[in-house]
Amino acid sequence: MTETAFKRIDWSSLDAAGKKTALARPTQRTAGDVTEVVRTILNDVRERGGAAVTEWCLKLDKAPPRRIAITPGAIAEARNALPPADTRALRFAADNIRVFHQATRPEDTPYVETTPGVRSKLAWRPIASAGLYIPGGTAPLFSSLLMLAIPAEVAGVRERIAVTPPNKEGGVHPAMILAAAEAGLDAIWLMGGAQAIAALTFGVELEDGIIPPCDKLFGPGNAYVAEAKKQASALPGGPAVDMPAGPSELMVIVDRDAAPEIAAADLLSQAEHDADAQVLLVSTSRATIDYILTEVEVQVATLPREAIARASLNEARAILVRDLDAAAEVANLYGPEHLSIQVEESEELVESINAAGAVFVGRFAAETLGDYAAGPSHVLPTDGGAKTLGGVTTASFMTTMSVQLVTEDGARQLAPIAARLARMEGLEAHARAADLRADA
Ligand code: HSO
Ligand code: ZN
Repeated sequence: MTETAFKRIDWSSLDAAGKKTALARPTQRTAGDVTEVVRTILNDVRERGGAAVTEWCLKLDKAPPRRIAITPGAIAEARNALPPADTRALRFAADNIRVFHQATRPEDTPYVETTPGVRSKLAWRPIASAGLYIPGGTAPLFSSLLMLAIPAEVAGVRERIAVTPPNKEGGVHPAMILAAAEAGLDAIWLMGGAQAIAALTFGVELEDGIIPPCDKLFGPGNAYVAEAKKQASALPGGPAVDMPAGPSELMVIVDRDAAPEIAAADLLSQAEHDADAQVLLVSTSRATIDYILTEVEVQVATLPREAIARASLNEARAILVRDLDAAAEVANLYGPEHLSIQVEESEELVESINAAGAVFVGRFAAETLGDYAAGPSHVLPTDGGAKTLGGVTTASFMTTMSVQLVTEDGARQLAPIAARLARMEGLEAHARAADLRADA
């Protein structure tokens, strides 16, 4: 067997504390004072508005913020820059994402009568404005634009402001333009980092136009973007945020029948994202772990992003478990962003899983398919967030309000109850407002 970077763990030999340590995420390799830098940028943009955004963009990205209008001309130009099959693939993915989010758009509940004449329901409404952060970094993730902007569109969000860092030439990949067109956006803004989050938070006037303050901020990003979202949401009256979305994570559960080349390819598909990406292999069979780790070594050597993948593999883990119940325990304790199940009865095991952003069932359900085109959004909680939070859905761009209808008869019954409870709380004005309905 070849040497691999995976840390091997024998789950059944661990006590509760050992299990926790075995599944701990490594501390992020971030440049020192992220918190302070972000605070400085947010304060500066709050005080000086667009001028500050432009200065920070020039300083950090060497390009001023730019609004790229998604005009028929821009779309044609982008299309010409790409092979027709690329354009068709984007359309295919966008259609699937739209169909999935339309089908899962929440509907108002029926009215529920709790007391005769007292009926209530939950009504869903879109939020008014959403800021969508699309990471640039080492790869232009136009797929993330589809995964955010389409659910927002389906929800009915009126104002969708997409921002993405400029590439090294100060421009944008043509696929980003086409993705924006597929999602029905009229523009994308070229600006990134904490300064882009600040612009979406406070609203600013820039040379190319006005960015309104957004009600909720979405999307993954680097440590600065994540910290900026966190600080922005803590401001009085600040925007809501979707979730903590850090480096990608994939846990693959296999049994002795798994195909090593497939499991290895899946692990590498997430390892190539980021040096901080987390990949974990969980198996009931030591021999299968050995095969897969050998296969990982073979495959990683031929990857264009080998260095990034290898850095990620340095923190990878291979966990031997006694049975599939223990595998489910590992998954639920870790709460992976993505969980791939490649065992004999994969669908059955899903019943035991309750903490994962997305579950990929069986060997044909490659995580890559979900990353691009299956339909559900790939914007998912990392860092154990899946224990309490789902990924982005149409509902993430909406909110509920209860609607309460009361007839005269209903009031006659319910008002005395409410009045009594109000007086028990010492709230006489409440009680009188109820009394007036009881004997109206
Ligand atoms: N796996 C990433 C999403 C992505 N993959 C974008 C490729 N492009 C986080 O869920
Ligand atoms: Zn991915």
